[in-house]
Amino acid sequence: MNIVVIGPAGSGKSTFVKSFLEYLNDAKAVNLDPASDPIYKADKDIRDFIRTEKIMKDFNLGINGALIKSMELSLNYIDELILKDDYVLYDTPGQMELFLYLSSGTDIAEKIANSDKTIAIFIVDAKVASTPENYVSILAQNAVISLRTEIPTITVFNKCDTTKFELTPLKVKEMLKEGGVLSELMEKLVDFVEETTVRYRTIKISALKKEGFDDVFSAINEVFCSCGDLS
Ligand SMILES: Nc1nc2c(ncn2[C@@H]2O[C@H](COP(=O)(O)OP(=O)(O)OP(=O)(O)O)[C@@H](O)[C@H]2O)c(=O)[nH]1
Ligand SMILES: [Mg+2]
Repeated sequence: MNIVVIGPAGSGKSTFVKSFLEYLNDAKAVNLDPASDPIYKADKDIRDFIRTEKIMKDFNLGINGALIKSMELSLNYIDELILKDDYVLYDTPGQMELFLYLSSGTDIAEKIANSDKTIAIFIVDAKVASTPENYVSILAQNAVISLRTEIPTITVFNKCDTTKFELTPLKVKEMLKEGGVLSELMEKLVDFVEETTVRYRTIKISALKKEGFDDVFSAINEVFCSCGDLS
C-alpha cells in the first residue's frame, strides 16, 4: 500500500513520515522532495538523482524555477523510486502546489497510484486551521487534492501538542446557524465538503510526539474498506 504524505510547507510532512515509519514498524519510506535531505532513513531518495540546489546552478535558475525544473526531471526517475511493500510512505516537496498543479507532479502521483492501492494523507498545521473559515477551506482543499491526484485523501491536523483544536464540520454548521461573520460562501463550502470528501472525522495528531497515530491507521483502513478494497 502507498501512503502519499502531502501538505503545505512546514506542516510536518517529513516529521510525520519519520514518526509513522516507526509506528508502522516494518514500513518503507521514499523521499520525493528534491530540495531537502530526509530526516528519516529513506529506502529510496530522489536526491540521489536530483538536487534542487544543483539545478539552480546548472540551469542558472532562481529557487522557484529550480523547484519546477526539479519536478520535471524527477519524473524521469519515478519508476526507480516507487516501491512495493505492505506500507510505503512517500514524502512530497514542501510546496504542495508543485505536486498538485504541475503536470509533472500529477504524473508522479498517477504513477504511484497505478502501482498499488494508494491513499494520500493531507497534513495541515492545526493552528492554521483553527478558525472556521480556514478549517472549511482546508477541507475543501482536501477535495482538490483528491480531484487533482485521483487519490482518496484523509486530512490530518498536526501539531496538536501545541494547539487546542476543536472544530468539526458539525460545529461549523452550528456556528452558521448563529449567523454573523460566516458568509453564504462558507455554508456552500460546508455542503460541498460533505458531498465530496471521502471522510472527515477529525483526526488530530502530533507527528513530533507520535500521538494520534491509531486514528490515522484506522482511517486508512476504513477508506479502503469503504472503497471495497481491503483484500
Ligand atoms: N510542535 C510540533 N512541531 C512539529 C510537529 N510536527 C512537525 N513539527 C515541526 O514543524 C517544523 C516543520 O516540520 P517538517 O516535518 O520539516 O515539515 P514539512 O512539511 O516536511 O516541511 P517542508 O518539507 O520544508 O515543507 C519542524 O520544526 C518540526 O519539528 C508536531 O507534531 N508538533
Ligand atoms: Mg519536508
